[in-house]
Amino acid sequence: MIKKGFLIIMAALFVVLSGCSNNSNPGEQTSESGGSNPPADSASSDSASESSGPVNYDPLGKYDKPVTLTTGICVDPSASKNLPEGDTLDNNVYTRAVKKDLNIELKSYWSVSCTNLDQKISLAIASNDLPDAMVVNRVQLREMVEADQLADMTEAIQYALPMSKDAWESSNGAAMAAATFNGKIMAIPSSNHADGSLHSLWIRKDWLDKLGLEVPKTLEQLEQVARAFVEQDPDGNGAADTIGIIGMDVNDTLYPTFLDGSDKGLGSIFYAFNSYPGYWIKGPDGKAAYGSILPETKEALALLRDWYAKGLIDKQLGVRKDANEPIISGKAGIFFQSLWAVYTPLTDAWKNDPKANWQAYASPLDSNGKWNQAVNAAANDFIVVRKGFEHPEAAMKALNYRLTYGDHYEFEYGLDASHIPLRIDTQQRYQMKQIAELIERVSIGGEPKEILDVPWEPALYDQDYDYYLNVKKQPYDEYDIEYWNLENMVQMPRIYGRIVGTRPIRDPNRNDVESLIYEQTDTMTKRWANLMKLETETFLKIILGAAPLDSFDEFVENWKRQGGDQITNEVREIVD
Ligand SMILES: [Ca+2]
Repeated sequence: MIKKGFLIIMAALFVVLSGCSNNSNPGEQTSESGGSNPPADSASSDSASESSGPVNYDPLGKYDKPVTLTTGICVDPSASKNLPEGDTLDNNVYTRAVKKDLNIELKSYWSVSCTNLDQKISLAIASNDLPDAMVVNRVQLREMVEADQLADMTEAIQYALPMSKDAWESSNGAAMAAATFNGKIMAIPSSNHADGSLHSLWIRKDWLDKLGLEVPKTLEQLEQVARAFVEQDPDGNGAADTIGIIGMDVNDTLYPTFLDGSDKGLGSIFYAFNSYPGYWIKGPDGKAAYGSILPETKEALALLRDWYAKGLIDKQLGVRKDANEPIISGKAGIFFQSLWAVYTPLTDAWKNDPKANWQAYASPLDSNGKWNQAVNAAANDFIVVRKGFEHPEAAMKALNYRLTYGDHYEFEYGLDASHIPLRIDTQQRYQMKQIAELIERVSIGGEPKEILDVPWEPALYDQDYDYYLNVKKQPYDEYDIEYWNLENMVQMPRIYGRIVGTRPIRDPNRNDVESLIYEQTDTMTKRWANLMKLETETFLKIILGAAPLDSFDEFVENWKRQGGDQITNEVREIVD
């Protein structure tokens, strides 16, 4: 569910972006105008990588002689039908540009629909019949390293764009570490930002103000506020019809896991106990352990059970059809979600009530004052090159080209993204935090607009600051809803997310907790679905009061016996 929402947001973002990003000047354009200059100013450094002098690691350097790079790729078959007549997966506006600018001939070794990709990659690995390059996940990467199927990418990485190198460093090396085996870099890792995976406290500040309450920071304060939201008629209609805390609906999960995100849920309550259900963390003995079976998780469940019994949490927890509905209709005061809440549900909530003062905070804190959050992996996807391929750096250059010009071909030429091979992201790990700080340095600090001109987010300079001036009322350092212009509900949520949505992300108490692994072990592939079902059902029953709190202990024993212990050993083999 979260992935789907995220894709929709990204699609919307790119549509907006496409109208204003003029910073690319790729090959097809110049060839149309009859020009002979390649876009990358590589005329003087064309052959650097093949000369005998010191190597110039030009990210977009053109080969003297053609290099053929075959890829395994998943495509959207319906999108292939939209190609201009005569164009194919191997011969289209993008592949021609790459040939012209880099002298790389991109050819598909195989292509499958994206639903069949994992299976196809597994077959390719098992039969050792591999394309020159493809994108794999962590499990597949490990398998290929163990089978000695991969080219050493340590030198090829030198050709990365400065933007990508910065992105990898932004996770303190975690992204590159995920691609490194015995000191050798065996893949080009993605870099994914953590900021969008944090579950902030979103709260009706107008309700707080009306009832004379402060923003809750501790679990005790959160309980008091939730109780007031339920009992003191914050919406002023004279009826006892408001919900304190919204949790998850029937399509969502109670918390994110090392395999999947959650949209809302109540993960942040667990984290305030230093409990990380669904994540693999260091246990009390320093060894890898599964967070869901540790005593802190039982403590958190006890509190949630108590709050549910007191009517502070949505009565329809886990069975409600759509958790957004009470938020949109103005009947709920608290939920936990990422900054993307500004799109769904808050855009509709504001259309319904432009005075609904939804604000985001880093809360609740643990007993040490830390705002703990379980975050996503620094790297999820990896470009691998088969052992024996003569030009591993060609895969790096192809990625560089995609990162530099891919959007241009998608939006100016309508080429479906799936037709561009070797797609991974290299985002700054704390990208949203940096964006917010840059915008405020200009708007509040008075620094020149030019500091917004960063290569990893062109929209910031080209578009977002103009949006900001359209939607933010003065004074710029006041963030309540009355200081926002809600006339343009495309621009306003985007900027509200970047400023108010990132307030928790910038909080000094923020403490990111990563899972020790973000992949399935062998036994997990057989047992995990059942174990997860056991966990989900047990925890929900405990919270709803349908099972005693001590059924947690029985769950732990069952979990261990039904494959959990074996899985824990497998995880320890990987990470300890
Ligand atoms: Ca009411």
